[in-house]
Amino acid sequence: MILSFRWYGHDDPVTLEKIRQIPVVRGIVSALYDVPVGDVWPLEKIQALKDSVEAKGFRLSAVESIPVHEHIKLGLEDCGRLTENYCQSVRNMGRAGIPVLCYNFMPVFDWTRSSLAMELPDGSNCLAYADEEVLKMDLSKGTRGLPGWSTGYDAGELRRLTDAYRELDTEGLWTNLERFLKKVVPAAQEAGVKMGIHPDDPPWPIFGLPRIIRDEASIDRLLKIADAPHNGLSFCTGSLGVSPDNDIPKMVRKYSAAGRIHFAHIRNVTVSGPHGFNETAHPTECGSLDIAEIVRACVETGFDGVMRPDHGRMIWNETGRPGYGLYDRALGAMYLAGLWEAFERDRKPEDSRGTLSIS
Ligand code: DNO
Repeated sequence: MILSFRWYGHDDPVTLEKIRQIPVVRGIVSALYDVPVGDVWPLEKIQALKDSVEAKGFRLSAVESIPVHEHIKLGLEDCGRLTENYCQSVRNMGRAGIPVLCYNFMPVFDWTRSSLAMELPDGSNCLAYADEEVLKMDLSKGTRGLPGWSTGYDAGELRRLTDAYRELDTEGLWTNLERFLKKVVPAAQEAGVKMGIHPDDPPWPIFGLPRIIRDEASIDRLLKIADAPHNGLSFCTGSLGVSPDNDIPKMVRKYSAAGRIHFAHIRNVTVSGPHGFNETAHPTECGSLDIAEIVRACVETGFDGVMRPDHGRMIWNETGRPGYGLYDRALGAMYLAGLWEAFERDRKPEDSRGTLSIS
């Protein structure tokens, strides 16, 4: 297992120097933020990113993410060319020796929340979601200014996209995902890059748009599209874990044992009702998910991919990118490393120092 931390590049106030002082974190997860969506990621730029990470003593353990162009998800005319560009980016990642790629297939927007700073009883704040508030959001002016959207759309663009997705519907989106994977997985296999799809966050349709990677049945379907190790998962406990029907430790055990989890995002959440939740600190006792059982499942199935603490709260007056401050994610990393060491020692008591298989 390579314990990793997400870094948003040279503009990130959470610098590599700071991350380096968190014990046991060996990997950095990052991306190129200046390549327009749909263009090929140039090898030199990937290599330069890798060099700057390695210069601080880390490995670039995963790319999170190469965004999938909306025209690919919608299956529009130019999706063939855009998919070929995507394949080329994956080949370039492989040439640079980066082993894991996280991506998602969510229409229009990535993760969505109704609040980016809900106050918790201890004075910290966190990201939260309440369906009734999300459904009240006014999309008629586009997405700019709304919480959680990574891409800003003006009103006209947003209207065109949402109309097209509503017409496409769930099965249409599956067809387009299948077409995409049939091209990209062979390229990834050849390049030595393991693809890991990120589940929809939250895992239910929003604004009448299809969201398809939500539970065990949909993950089984996804994995069968290309039944190969390079078609795998970025298993996000917090995204899937807000649906009480998803038994997260059981799912981790199943997909990790099958060698299909390449990247684990570990986050705890408190489920507050149907389609309602807030994020919490990582420990089991802080939320609805049994994080210890999840890590035990990883250890016992020999998980050897990339793991990172996911969203943290804002604590100790830190301000910054919602979910991606330093302090609470660092606490999360230490908690994960502690669990890992303990479970590993249980498994191999003969190894008295418990040589952490964190590489
Ligand atoms: C949220 C992240 C997601 C993730 C993408 C992967 O904090 O987990 O934005 O990076 O969905 O493509």
